[in-house]
Amino acid sequence: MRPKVYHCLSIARRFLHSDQSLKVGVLGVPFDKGQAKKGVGNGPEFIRKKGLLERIAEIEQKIDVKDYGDVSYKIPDELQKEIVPNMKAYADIAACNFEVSKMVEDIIKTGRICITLGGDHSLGVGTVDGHIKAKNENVCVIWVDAHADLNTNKTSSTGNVHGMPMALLATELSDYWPYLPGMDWQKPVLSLRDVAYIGLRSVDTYERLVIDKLGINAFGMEDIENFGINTIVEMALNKIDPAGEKSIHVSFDIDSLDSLEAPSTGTALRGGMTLREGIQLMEILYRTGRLGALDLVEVNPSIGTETEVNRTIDAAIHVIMAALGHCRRGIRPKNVHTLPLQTFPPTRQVI
Ligand SMILES: [Mn+2]
Repeated sequence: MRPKVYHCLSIARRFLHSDQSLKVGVLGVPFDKGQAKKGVGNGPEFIRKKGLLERIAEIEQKIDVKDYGDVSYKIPDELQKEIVPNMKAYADIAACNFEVSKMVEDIIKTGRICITLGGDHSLGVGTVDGHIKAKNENVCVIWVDAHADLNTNKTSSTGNVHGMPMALLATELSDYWPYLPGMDWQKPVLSLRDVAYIGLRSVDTYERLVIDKLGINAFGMEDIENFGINTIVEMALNKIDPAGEKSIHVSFDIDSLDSLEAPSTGTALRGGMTLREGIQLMEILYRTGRLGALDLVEVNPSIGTETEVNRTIDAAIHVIMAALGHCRRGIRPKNVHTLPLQTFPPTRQVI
């Protein structure tokens, strides 16, 4: 199939010359029990403090943004004592993701793009599930990550559930799980044919086996190197959404970026994407007009120096801005045709 070309300006024009504004909902999930390091639960607070909502408001096109605050959850009594082998903090995972799924479903049903701030990547179970419910399963997923997060409790070497969300969501792997109490709300209805990975560079043995066996669309760093990020995103979309009619879910693990770009994360790894590639990827997906949800996960403000934490959060905000249409080349003012030249700029100022 011929790769689709998306025109930044045509999309920008659509919003500039209409009263239709992009509607966005921001949801925090201060959850850290899907992995062992403390601090990742403070991601939403730090990202907001660094001015995410203000930065979204600065985007050239009109955006109606609503902050839904943070998800809270309570473990139901019947779940308190439930243990699943090699799934750490199981009851918390089940209870939190239940609330996340409900919130994401509600936000998307109000016509908003749901931006979920993590928290660790175990929350991807809830966000993708909520998106699928809101859109009657017409969803494809782009998992931007250094890791495949495709372990089951039988293959994981750590028992950390942030390495398992894709396996929990996938129809093809549902037979490989034991019965999961308190997770009945989550039916694994997502086919791995509707999933594409971008940015892989640390894949476990069993994950590699599953990827090869099922022929999952997995674009690793060497593919980005060979083809460039533009072509990779087009290849991914042509595979998982050839008709161009699905709602796109992007689950963006900040460790997909090189550890020089985003050092403050639990499993930082060299040899990853540049921030420029992350931004370019999101800009292309924005231009499809079909982005339904974005998770931005695994920012851990307790790791690294203050400079490193700031650099990581700044990278996260750049990725989100690109997803919402911030255009690096700038956009002409709306009334450019009527504006008398002598009044532009009105006064001399240093920008
Ligand atoms: Mn991940």
